[in-house]
Amino acid sequence: MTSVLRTDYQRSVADYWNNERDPVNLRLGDIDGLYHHHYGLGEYDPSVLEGPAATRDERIIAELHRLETAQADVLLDYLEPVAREDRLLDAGSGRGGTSFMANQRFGSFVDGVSISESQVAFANGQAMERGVSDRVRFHFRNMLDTGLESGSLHGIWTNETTMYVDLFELYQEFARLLRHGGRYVCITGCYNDVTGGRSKAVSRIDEHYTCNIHPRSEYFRALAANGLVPINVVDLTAQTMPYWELRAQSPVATGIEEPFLTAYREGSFHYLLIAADRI
Ligand code: GPP
Ligand code: MG
Repeated sequence: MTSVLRTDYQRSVADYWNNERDPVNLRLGDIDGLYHHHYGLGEYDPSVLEGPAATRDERIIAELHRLETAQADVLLDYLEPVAREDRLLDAGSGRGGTSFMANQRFGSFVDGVSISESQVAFANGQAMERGVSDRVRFHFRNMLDTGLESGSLHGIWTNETTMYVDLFELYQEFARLLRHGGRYVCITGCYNDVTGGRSKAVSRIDEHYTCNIHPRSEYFRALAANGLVPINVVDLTAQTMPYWELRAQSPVATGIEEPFLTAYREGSFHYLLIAADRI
């Protein structure tokens, strides 16, 4: 295996995540120890914006967290069925939120990989605290070159991480790792080939996270080129907009809310789930 960080770009991404301590992620995660690095799905309860001012912030934050956890639950629905002895990979595992939810739900083994050493240390600390470190483990590895055994995995997911990598390289590695019939689930933001190239709002999102959002078409080309056959494609855009509307009015807004809302409203960007099987 070559070194984990191969390029200057990867080093700059690792740097960003090694230093990231934003309340929009930490205050939400502190609620129940599930620290997410993805967005939310579903309607929010409008009453959180009203009621006693003293508890308003806290109630909005709890509601954002509930929607983010609901998002990971939807992702895991598309991995089912998973048995206790199955092995899963969380590719770009962040602080581990989705990995812990998968282990809780299926009892299965989960390996998470991240190019951020501080995220890996944080997530392994959470695994110890939660008493699941025998089954949920995080590694400082590159998802393009995980070093895991060929054909060893029942399932892989990427929860908003594919915008950091070349999809052809990524799916070549996933095709190597998945057993025949293994499942891959992706939730991502992608730009719309129909409206044309990268819109200004999408470029602002790229700039904010140092990422490179792919066009929708690129996912299907890269999956097909690597023996990964889509079984479900779900446009989650309408279901994620309430999250952004609430987040824009929250005390933990980061400034990226307007570009997301603009991109979704103008149709230049989609929030997409793809489930595919390894053949
Ligand atoms: C970060 O989640 C997610 C990304 C960097 C991927 C970009 C996603 C797209 C759909 C384009 P986060 O929870 O760390 O972000 P934030 O700090 O804004 O909540
Ligand atoms: Mg977040």
